[in-house]
Amino acid sequence: MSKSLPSKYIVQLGKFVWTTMWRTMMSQLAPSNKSGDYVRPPSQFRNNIARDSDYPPEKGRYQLFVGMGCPWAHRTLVVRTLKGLEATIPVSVVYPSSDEGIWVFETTTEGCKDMPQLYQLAQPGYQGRYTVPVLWDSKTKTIVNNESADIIVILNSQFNEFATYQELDLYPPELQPEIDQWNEKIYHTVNNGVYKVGFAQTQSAYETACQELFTTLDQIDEVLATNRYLCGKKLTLADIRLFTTLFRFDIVYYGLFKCSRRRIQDYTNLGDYLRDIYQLPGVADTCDIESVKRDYYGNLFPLNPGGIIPISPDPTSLTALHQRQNI
Ligand SMILES: N[C@@H](CCC(=O)N[C@@H](CS)C(=O)NCC(=O)O)C(=O)O
Repeated sequence: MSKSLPSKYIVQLGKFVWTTMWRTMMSQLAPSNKSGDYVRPPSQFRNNIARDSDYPPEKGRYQLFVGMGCPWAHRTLVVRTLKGLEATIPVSVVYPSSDEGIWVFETTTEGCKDMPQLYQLAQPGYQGRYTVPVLWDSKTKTIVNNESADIIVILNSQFNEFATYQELDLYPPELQPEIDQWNEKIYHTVNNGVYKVGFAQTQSAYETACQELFTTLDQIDEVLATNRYLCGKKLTLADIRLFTTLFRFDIVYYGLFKCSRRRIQDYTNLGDYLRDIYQLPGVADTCDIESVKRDYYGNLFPLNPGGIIPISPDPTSLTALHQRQNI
């Protein structure tokens, strides 16, 4: 053995110190249950926007706080764009501060410098995560809702009087049971599923989550052979919720989260399905590959201690032609 290699005691010490630190950091990053599965904490602000309520629909009153890397925030941007609500709901983009692990503002907003301060302004003494997206009421200075699944339902239906595309209903009553069924499956195994894979703290938690993820992706790929979208010819909220995870898949989840059985581009239908939604008017403008790479590879320290941001697959593949309109 070469003398320049560290002695086995140094290697053992290094492994012990690193593994202990990794476990400590992972348990803070990703709260887990006894079997090591990642458990996402529930969102705490769950109000609705509705006429004759504390939060009636108004132009310019409500603001969306989003991080461009975040798949949950991304959902809200896609629905805002597809409904044509750009003039009604202003957006504030926040940026990750890697040392503190919080979202910070580029310029002071509502007298706050970061998301923790905004949450404390909304509810002094708030205890919980300081997540995006946030739907903020600039009139009463509070958070109306911080759950993306709720916010996209609100944007789809509660601002129609101001929307450019009023007739577009992404959650039509006749499809709601089917949409809800897809949402339930896709949330657990795909949207949150990729996090369960990436944040797994044991081999068995990793393998189980990975298996569940790809079982659902295989099933969706089959459905998409005969359906343009998950529920048929109509784009729905279920597609948008899936889209923001698929958009990040080959770029970050495949490598950083070890979701590496297969890429989306290797599937028969999922690759074109991703392109189809990406190419809908306005959607590409909500997609920011560089921020996605920076936020995941640059900020999830325990998963990427060296901080190297890899070169990603050719992004022009997203603009390539597809034939999904013929299905
Ligand atoms: N349930 C939330 C989850 C949002 C979420 O986890 N956002 C992440 C960014 S991708 C976040 O802001 N994390 C900051 C933290 O946990 O402190 C939703 O869907 O709106």
